[in-house]
Amino acid sequence: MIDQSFLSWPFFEERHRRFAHALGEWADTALEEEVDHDDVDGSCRALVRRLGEDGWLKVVVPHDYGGLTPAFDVRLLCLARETLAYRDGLADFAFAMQGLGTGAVTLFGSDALKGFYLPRVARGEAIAAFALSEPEAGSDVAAMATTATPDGAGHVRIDGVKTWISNGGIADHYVVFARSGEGPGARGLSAYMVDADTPGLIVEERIDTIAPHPLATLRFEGCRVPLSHRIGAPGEGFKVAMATLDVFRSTVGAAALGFARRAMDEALKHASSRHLFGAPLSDLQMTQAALAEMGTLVDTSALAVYRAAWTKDHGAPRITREAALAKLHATESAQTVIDKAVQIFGGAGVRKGMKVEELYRDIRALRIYEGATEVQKVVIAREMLKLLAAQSHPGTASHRASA
Ligand code: COS
Repeated sequence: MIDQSFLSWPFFEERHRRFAHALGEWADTALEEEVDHDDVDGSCRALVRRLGEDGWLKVVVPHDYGGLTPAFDVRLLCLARETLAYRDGLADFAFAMQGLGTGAVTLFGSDALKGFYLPRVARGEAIAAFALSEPEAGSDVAAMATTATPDGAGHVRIDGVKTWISNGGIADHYVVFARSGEGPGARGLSAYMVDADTPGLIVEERIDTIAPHPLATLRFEGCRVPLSHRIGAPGEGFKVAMATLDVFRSTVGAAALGFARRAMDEALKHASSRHLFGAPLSDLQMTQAALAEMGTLVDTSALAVYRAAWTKDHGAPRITREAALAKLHATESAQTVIDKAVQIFGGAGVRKGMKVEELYRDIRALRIYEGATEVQKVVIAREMLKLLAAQSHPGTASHRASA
């Protein structure tokens, strides 16, 4: 039985507890019917449809466009990801991408874009994706080379390559970031909503990984997009991307937390039922030490994740440091927790088909995507230094939101 005592922490309201319990109950039966790890495209399509039909995707869009709450409730997003990841990585992925793939529209889109795209995503009728990374611009977003060039009245032409694009190949639309030239580096990017069937958008290569999910490299060749599909002001694309990541980075921590909690539960059950040297494995102090370290990492990750979510939900305009810290700590901790769980299982832990073996593969990408651990360290240190500078020179603007 999963320990949900964290739900009584002051970060949560009754509606959060009800949501987490109801989603857990739903997932216990629904996911088995929809997930087939040998058919990730089919499973993701089925999962999005079912999540939408049964109302769970209402938390990824605002109330006015078919959602549950007036604006993002980051605690609900995190609880959803933790709950789904505890049961299945692909289910978490399908849910998360609907949010990340439309987050920029929710935060910065015109009423027309919101009205057209968000309700379909919330109903599970359209699959969303976020196209930021490039072969030469992953962590260094400002080095992006894809261009958006004016092309006749009211259009831009997008040219370039995007890679590591989740849902690439099955998405109905992509939020695409490109260099529009208003200024150098981070100051000259814009974001656009691009429909998957737009001529010039080519799915160049599907990418297989250790924990397979729909993933692709996209090529844009003279892909004409109406200016009405720009998300946010011209040249503000970097801020659109960073603000979207501010919301979704803590949810990556929540997914890692779900994986870690599941690994810990599997290890606990195994350690108390497996006997060696005439006693349960859990009688050995070395096993107890491992379990204690796992429990500590799981709880501190939960504190970091839900602190970030609570801070955003309580009106902080930016949670750059809190979100980076939550993602960094929860993903790195989950890797450690899952590795310890595999060790407790011994040989059985690396056997294909074992849950801990699946988790061992599932966790790895989370330390890389949506800002690698090293990027999170840069972000956290910069925010700390900005705060110090603002305190040393009062009157200088600090970007950091106070909790
Ligand atoms: N919210 C809003 N605006 C933000 C922001 C945020 N979270 N973070 C930065 N900005 C703004 C800054 O305020 C700055 O604006 P001004 O020029 O008006 O001051 C502008 O954006 C540029 O910021 P910065 O100078 O920090 O840009 P850098 O190129 O140095 O950013 C990092 C470097 C590493 C922080 C950034 O590129 C990053 O987060 N990279 C990781 C990206 C990522 O997650 N990739 C994975 C792809 S998604 S799967």
